[in-house]
Amino acid sequence: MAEHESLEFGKADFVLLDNVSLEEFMANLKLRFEKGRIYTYIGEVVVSVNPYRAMNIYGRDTIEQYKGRELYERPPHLFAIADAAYKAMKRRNKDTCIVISGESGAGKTEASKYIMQYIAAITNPSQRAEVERVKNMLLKSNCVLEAFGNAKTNRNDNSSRFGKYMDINFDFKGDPIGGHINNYLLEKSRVIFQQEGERSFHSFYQHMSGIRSNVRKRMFKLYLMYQDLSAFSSINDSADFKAVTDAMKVIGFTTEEIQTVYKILATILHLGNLKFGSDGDVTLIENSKLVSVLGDLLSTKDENVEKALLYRTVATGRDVIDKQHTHQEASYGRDALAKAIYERLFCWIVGRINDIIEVKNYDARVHGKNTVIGVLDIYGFEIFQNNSFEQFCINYCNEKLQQLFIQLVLKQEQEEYEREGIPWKHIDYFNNQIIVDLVEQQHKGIFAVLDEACMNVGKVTDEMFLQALNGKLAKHAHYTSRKLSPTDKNLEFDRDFRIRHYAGNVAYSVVGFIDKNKDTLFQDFKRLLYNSSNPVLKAMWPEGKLSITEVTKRPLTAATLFKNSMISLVENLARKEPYYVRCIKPNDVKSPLLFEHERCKHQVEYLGLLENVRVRRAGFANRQLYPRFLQRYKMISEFTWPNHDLPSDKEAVKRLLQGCGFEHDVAYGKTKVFIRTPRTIFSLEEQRAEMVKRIVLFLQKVWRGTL
Ligand code: AOV
Ligand code: MG
Repeated sequence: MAEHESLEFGKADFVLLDNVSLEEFMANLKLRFEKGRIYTYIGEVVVSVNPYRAMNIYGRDTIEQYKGRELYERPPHLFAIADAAYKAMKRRNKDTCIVISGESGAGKTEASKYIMQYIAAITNPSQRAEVERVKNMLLKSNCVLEAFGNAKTNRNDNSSRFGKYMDINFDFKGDPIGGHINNYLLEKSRVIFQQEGERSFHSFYQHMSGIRSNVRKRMFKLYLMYQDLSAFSSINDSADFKAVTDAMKVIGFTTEEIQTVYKILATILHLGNLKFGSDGDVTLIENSKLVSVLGDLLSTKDENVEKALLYRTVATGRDVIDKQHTHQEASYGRDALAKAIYERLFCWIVGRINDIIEVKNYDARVHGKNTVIGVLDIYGFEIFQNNSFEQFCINYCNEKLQQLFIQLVLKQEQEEYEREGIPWKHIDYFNNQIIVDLVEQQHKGIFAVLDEACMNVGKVTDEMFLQALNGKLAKHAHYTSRKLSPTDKNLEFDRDFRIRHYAGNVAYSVVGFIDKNKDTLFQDFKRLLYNSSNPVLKAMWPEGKLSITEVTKRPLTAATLFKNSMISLVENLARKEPYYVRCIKPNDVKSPLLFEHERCKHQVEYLGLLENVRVRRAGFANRQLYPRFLQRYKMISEFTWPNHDLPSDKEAVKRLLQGCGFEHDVAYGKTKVFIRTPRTIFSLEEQRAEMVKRIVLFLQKVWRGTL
């Protein structure tokens, strides 16, 4: 019996459960987890449980087992999904995408890396140098992006603090020839503040471990709140520092560029130490020696640095004057600068990688269509002690992806059954569109209310924003606040609102929403950086070219930018043939042994996995074009082996399946045969294997002349 069919490891596909109930689902999930079987299918969806230990299932030998195989031929694995996406792309010329979802720490980023490794391993059999180069770049880019975009949080030691969508382009031979990365909203507030137990982005600690002097290491205080680096055994900053620097070199960053990157990190750390004081009405920099350090790092005059930190240029009518910052404004400006420089650095790194990996010299007229596999790895749903604007955006992003899952998984099935003329009965599920609307709807969605508050000329506070929300959303089933639920002591009156997300309730504190949404950076800083004599830095700040009187347009708010980027992401994914990996986090203590039942059950519920099984079961687990089906199984029937004389392939398939007694488990569409349960496929596979063995024996006898 095939391993994936053995009951000892539970059911390899949830569709095979005797009863589709939450209890049975959970029992199977738990059994498989305990037996070290971290992957299970729901049809073509992979459910993955984070093992929190190194698994010996990603090596070369495993890759070989999955290469070119059909899903049901091998035990469930990410590689099988990657292969399915690859085959669809190669055989049917389809753009495909692999969408990986699940909450923070569930294993999305690790999965995305294994998928990329698999694709890299199975392509380019002829070892073309250019393709090898491209593959190497794609893999190396991960390492750099993780250094700058990931951080330790209280949920995950290597938490993605940005969303990543990577397209891999393939030529007509099915070999990678380039790629493109889209990045989504980096959680830049982390640069200036981290919750207890968390760290800033890995890059800062890597940079510090690269600095030899301990004195200098101790200097950086303010922006790195938790510096006891040794406390996190899962992270090795100095090894990572070398790996990242090497990766940048391999990708093709110049020495000058790499140096600028490190200068920018140092700039931010020094900015964190900058203190403002006042002398009467005048705001001063207390540790003014730092100004020349910053001037050096930014390749600009010290006095310009000082001026940008203490003044801003304002245009009043035709006059242009320098207005001095208050103490508070100066601190705000410093923090905004630190965040903006880091965000710009991150986007610049992504842009540089894109320049290098983009497809060059591809002529579609000569080589045919260039096709794409997209891999989406975003920040997962998260709930912290204190949830702010960033968590709100991250969780909204997860709502969008859940919505896409609902639409595509159901839509796809329904459409195919209709196309093939097979009857279909509707399965009920919770549709989270109502929460998506709550956030993004025009005029009355939370983003719209926030933008309106930010447009106001007068001083609008975060509390006023909360009041506006309470006014507009009082009746919404998924929104509440202390004003609306006075007895709810967990919500602060002037501070919190709560959303009932698909994945759970989250209370958000409105503190900082207005500022974070406006995302103001004084123009003076942009001009300062644009006027740097370091060309790499200068190129990051093109808008600094404009003088104060030329700047007129109000920039889009952070919320609007994010919303637009999410909408276009979803549109992009919806155009492709989707493959899903649904990740589950088994416990909150990173234990390889612990399967916290309630915790897992909750995820199974909100991910809609049970509904997924039901849809899949009401439907058909497997479908194949008639000629393809025959090609594979014709040897098991006397009517079809070696060739059939029936009027059509469809008739031949019918005859074959009748002969095997599977008539009750199949339906015949216009072009495809639909098989309800994978068990039938397994059985066909076994019969086929048996026949192949017999044929081989027979042929051996013929050769030996013993027949
Ligand atoms: P995430 O991407 O889903 O969270 P990760 O992929 O970073 O989560 O996984 C978190 C940690 O779990 C990793 O650092 C590994 O230690 C462990 N892990 C996950 N998958 C595997 C695996 N297949 N084998 C071994 N260990 C694994 V977030 O980015 O926070 O939403 O934002
Ligand atoms: Mg991640």
